[in-house]
Amino acid sequence: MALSPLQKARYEYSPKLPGMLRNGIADICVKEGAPTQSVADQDRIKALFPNTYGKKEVTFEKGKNTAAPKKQVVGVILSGGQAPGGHNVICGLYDAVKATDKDNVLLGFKGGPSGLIEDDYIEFDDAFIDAYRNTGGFDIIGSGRTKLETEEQFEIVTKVAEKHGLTAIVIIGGDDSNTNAAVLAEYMAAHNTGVQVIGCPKTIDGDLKNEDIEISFGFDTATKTYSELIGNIERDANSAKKYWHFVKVMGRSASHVALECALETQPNICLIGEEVAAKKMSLSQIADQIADSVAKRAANGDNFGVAIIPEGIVEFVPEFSMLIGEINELLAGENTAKFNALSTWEDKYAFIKAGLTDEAMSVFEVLPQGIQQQLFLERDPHGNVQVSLIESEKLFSAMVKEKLAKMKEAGTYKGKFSAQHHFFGYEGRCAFPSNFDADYCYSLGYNAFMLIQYGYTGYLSKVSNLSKPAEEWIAGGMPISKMFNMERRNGKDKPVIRKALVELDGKPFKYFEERRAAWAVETAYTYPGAIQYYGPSEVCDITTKTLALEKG
Ligand code: FBP
Repeated sequence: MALSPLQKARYEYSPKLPGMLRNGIADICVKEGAPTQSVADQDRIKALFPNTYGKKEVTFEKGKNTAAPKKQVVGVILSGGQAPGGHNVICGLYDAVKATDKDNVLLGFKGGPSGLIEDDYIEFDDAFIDAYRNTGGFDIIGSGRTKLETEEQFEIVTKVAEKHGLTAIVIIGGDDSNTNAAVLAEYMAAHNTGVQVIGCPKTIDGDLKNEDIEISFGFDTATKTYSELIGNIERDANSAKKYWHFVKVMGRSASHVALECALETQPNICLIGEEVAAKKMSLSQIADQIADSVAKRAANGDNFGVAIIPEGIVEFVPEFSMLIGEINELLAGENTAKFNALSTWEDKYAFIKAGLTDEAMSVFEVLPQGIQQQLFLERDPHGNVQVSLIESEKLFSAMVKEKLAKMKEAGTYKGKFSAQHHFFGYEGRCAFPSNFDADYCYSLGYNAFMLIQYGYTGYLSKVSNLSKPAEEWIAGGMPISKMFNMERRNGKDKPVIRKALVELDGKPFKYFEERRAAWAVETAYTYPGAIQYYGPSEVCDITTKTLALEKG
């Protein structure tokens, strides 16, 4: 494989561990804190997790390692969407596994959770691991979205574990994967398999965080990558002075990515889904807000701008959710075939009009035709509209264009409006991890092995105090069940990790809220530039503005 100069250089990078993990495995001792309780629904969750509920929080410290010696055979999987730093979690885990005893084994199960079920694996060695140090991507073993959640699957995993003599499984994933990690840990404990299960918090979406987990890995690098691109677009907009750029950024549901990019780049507009839901905003009100900025800037002679649109926005618009619900009903069963048999859009439109309530139809009618058609084309295997595929950046720019045309007629707008559209998502998920993600991920992996060595199961590898230099980071673990509450999923009550949405009374949103009226009119852009891997620490090692604001 041909190597770029940066890839070669990154192989040599030594990720920084928290101070307490730096003296070597023999000098890491454990300190147990207080027993934990789940964040809600304690009695129900305790009953569901009799073997793993209520365990103590754990911190590692410098001191004599008292773990009972034992040969370790650890399996690891990557689960869900790619996030920069995943390779380093595996590298940190491998280094700790081998530093303890070179006869210990680390197996990587390929293609996500399905690799564990299909027993598709490789055994890591030094040469293999060295080719992935400090690199982006999940290609070391691949990832997948199969959910590991049924008894049948757990039985198969138990057999696979027995075959290899696995002592532990590390699951690197988001809220769903770590929820399932806790359920698997409980199963393994209840069946006396001796297999421990440890999770690591991953997702670029940033929605796996709580009082214990300060940030999920990958969020730092992905938002830095998008912010670089948005900053470049801002500078282009400010140079050419002729386009409004509508930039959709990833984040399946929560708007953390959009908010962080806005804090980094100070665009004219950034929509926040959680605010839209809280204020019950309509599509038309959102378009009004953007059109108002366009008109005010045009009055100053600035016929250009940048608007950030979070990927998950439309699901937060109450009237849009109602419309989607009705479309899903309308096309249930045989109706899909009937609808598909209609040959012209006019016939299809008449079918839709006859099937939707007046309320839903009034929302449908304000959508540009391209989006109307998209709602009926892009369906998932259950026949439901795939909301994530809706081109919301085009939806809002088309709606703004219509509003501006009306404002022109009314004499309240005299500018020119020409839009460009972008979607930044996959571009950020496999970037070379920033120094922060390289260090954090390596620490998460190394630390996961310390939890294994000290016999813990059903824990999430936890590294905190992350707004400080790595030397001051704190390594430990938290029972996953502490993060659980009961939620209704597919018609059933399930214990799950609560998804972290943007908090409207949190410091990052407040900071944005105080400044956005000025940013909407002025050209207050900031240009973060590319991620820097080498140079002064204040340029290369800083993490997100979100974390800095949250930690004060
Ligand atoms: P995870 O939650 O699995 O980390 O994935 C997040 C994400 O990148 C979202 O931002 C995006 O909506 C989705 O994955 C895209 O998924 P896919 O890779 O399957 O297209």
